[in-house]
Amino acid sequence: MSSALDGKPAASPVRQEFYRRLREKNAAPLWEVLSDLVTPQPKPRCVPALWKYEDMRPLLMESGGLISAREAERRVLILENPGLPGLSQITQSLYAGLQLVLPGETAPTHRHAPSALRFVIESDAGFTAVDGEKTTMRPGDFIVTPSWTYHDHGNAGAGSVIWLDVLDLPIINLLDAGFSEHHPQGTQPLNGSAGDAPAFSYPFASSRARLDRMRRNGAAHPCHGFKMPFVNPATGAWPLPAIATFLQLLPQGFAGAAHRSTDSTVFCVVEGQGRTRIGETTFSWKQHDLFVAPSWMPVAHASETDAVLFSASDRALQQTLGIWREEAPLASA
Ligand code: 1HN
Repeated sequence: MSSALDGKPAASPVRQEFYRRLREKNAAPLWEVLSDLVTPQPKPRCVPALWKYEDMRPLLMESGGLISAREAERRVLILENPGLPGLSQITQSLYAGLQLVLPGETAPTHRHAPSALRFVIESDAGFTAVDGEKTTMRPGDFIVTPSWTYHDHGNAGAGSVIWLDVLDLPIINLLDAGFSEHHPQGTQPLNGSAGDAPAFSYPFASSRARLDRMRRNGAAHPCHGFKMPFVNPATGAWPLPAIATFLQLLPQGFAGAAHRSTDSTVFCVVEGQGRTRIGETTFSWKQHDLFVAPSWMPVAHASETDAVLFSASDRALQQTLGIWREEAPLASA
């Protein structure tokens, strides 16, 4: 027998009149909305989308002529999901953007409740400082800025420094738990000698070497190829409490089986070229392109060359809540 879980019960003048009186008392009938509130499976508003670096880089450079890092606080072009217009979100739970720091610039020290990660795209001599620890930014490095840690960025080189930012900002705002402030001294003091900060940085050289070891030592997963989760070495947990991050190698000619999971995922192409089918859409991608796969849509990766993808999703939070699901490969495939 069908119930309000399957769809709206029939309307009638008596029911409509009752609902009107409920509204006056700030109340509403659950049975009118239940089938939208509790769906048999995820119905994301987030849609598959691709940002080509060859489109985004010139726009980012154009922004560099329009506003300084200091005036902007952070000179970032938001990667906004076309299914979530005006919300500054790449998925329902994550914010993402491309940030530019020009030679000689610094972005002021601040801290905020949302946690952030940087995945470095271009950098000769970019740096970021987190809680007084200065870290050099090199292409492919993954750097975390935990909640409420002071952070600033700079560029001591001659070339542009560009990276992907991902923040759990929509989650913090969902919870109405956002705070932010500048550092009282404008720029935070650094602890001791400037070097790398292992607590906050996952250098590309070591994560890339790890993928090569996985490839030598085992078979590719039918969906994911060789996929490595980033893990905080001190705790064994995800590097950030809400955001899970990965690096994966798709060997040349890889034709991955379709899979799906409840964590909508942001991908950044680190090396190589290939194609990813997400639901009904197929994106061709190459180095530095970015794309997003919504929750529970079938995803299938294929590579033309050896390819490396960085990815970030809200899997860490979903696992904490005990709700994360994956089908890899799809049960129906
Ligand atoms: C932020 O603080 C940074 O520190 C980047 O680089 C992007 C997007 C929204 C809110 C704060 C950064 C941000 C951000």
